[in-house]
Amino acid sequence: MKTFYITTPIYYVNDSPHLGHAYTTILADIIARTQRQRGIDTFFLTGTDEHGQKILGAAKAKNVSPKEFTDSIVVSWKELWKKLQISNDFFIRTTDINHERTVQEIIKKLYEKGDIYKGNYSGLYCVACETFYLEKDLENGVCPIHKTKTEYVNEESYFFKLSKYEKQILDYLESDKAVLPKNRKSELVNRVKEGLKDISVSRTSFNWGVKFPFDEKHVVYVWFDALINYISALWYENDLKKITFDKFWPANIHLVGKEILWFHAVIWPSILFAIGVEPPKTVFAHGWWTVEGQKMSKTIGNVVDPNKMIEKYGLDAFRYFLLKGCSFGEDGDFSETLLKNTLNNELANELGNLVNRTTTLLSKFCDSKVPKPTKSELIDEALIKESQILDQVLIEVDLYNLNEMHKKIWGFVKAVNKYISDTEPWRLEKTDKERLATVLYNTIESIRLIAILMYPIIRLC
Ligand code: ME8
Repeated sequence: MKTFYITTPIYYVNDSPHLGHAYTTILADIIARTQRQRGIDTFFLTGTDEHGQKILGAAKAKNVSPKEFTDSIVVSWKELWKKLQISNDFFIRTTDINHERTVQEIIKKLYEKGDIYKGNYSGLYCVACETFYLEKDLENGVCPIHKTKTEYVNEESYFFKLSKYEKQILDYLESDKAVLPKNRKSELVNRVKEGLKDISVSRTSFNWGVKFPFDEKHVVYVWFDALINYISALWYENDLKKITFDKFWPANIHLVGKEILWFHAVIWPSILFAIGVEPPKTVFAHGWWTVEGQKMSKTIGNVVDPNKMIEKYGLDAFRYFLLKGCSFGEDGDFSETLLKNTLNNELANELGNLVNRTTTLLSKFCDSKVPKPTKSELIDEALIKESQILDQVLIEVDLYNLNEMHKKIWGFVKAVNKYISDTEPWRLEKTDKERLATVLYNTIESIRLIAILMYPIIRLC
């Protein structure tokens, strides 16, 4: 594997980023940094989804044009990614001219091929998730995700022939790593087997979107527009000239939240099949964070602002907790108490103390220089054996087992702490200087390895 392409969803900029957005982006960053660290040419993409009714509504509420609105909000997103030390190679906005052009090109191609045709859409629509719903998919008459009322839409619309790609999608979903975690696959497969219906891909009741290339009364449906970002980012002809589509496509992983898996693992690959492009290798759907047992919501007032968390507890603690505090792929529950305890118990007591104890001993007994080791004893050999986790850590990352990755690193941190407690280097100064040198050498070498392994997660400067 010579290249690696990872993406996050492009987020709606109707509001500021919160814990959930930070989670996906930090976890993608950890994967991207690990791949780069091992020498793989990596492209990490994130960005913002700026069209559609939801953004238009938010702009109207502020009495500004949607473009002015997104231009002002996108700043807080970019600033947060900087503060969180997100190492994205490009930040795409769906209002970028090159992106819009790519969307139009694809629409045209599909129309010419007969995969897009004109019709009329009437049905239900949830503005919060910008999704069309069937009556049977609602829960107690409201959107199952946002618990809000849907609106009835009846308008002329262009349709994409999703139904044509049913067989190809089923084959794709059955392939080994297409959808991860594996337990998310069967629900998708069953839904596809119920039959894929063609989907509406244009709207006429508002005009905040990419203009249909041959029918300007229509704007492209926001999801159709948004999904194309994953390839339009590579097709850019401006300052990203060196980044070619051929080099990075197909994406190794689209990391997304579980609520948008359908769009990424069914609709997006169908669009790609229709334009003759390979589908992504993996769509990984992670779970949702709740906050102290409740869904994050403005009404409840429990939306977690990542800026506040890093001001209060530091970037290391926040990034580390997001990795460690939730099983990757499943739901997790956030609380400041848990974050604080993790910071104190693991980062401060276990790792911090280890580094602190070792550097104090080193400065006291070795003039702050790394001593030369001499003869190894059994206990040293055992530690060296434990240190051979590096390869296993990378295997876990390749399988997107990020919690196993963490467990392996942390198992080693604990092993080094035990090594110090068992060898008691502070007693050796008077009795056995050679042994002291060996023990301190092994400890500092272990810390070096831990620092390398932890680099994608914390202490990035
Ligand atoms: O859906 N827990 O954008 P969006 C974990 N624009 N992750 C969460 C979360 C939570 N509570 N809340 C949000 C969109 N996320 C579309 C995507 S992609 C072509 C278009 C994260 O702003 C998670 O990654 O609603 C989720 O999928 C994403 O934010 C939704 O962001």
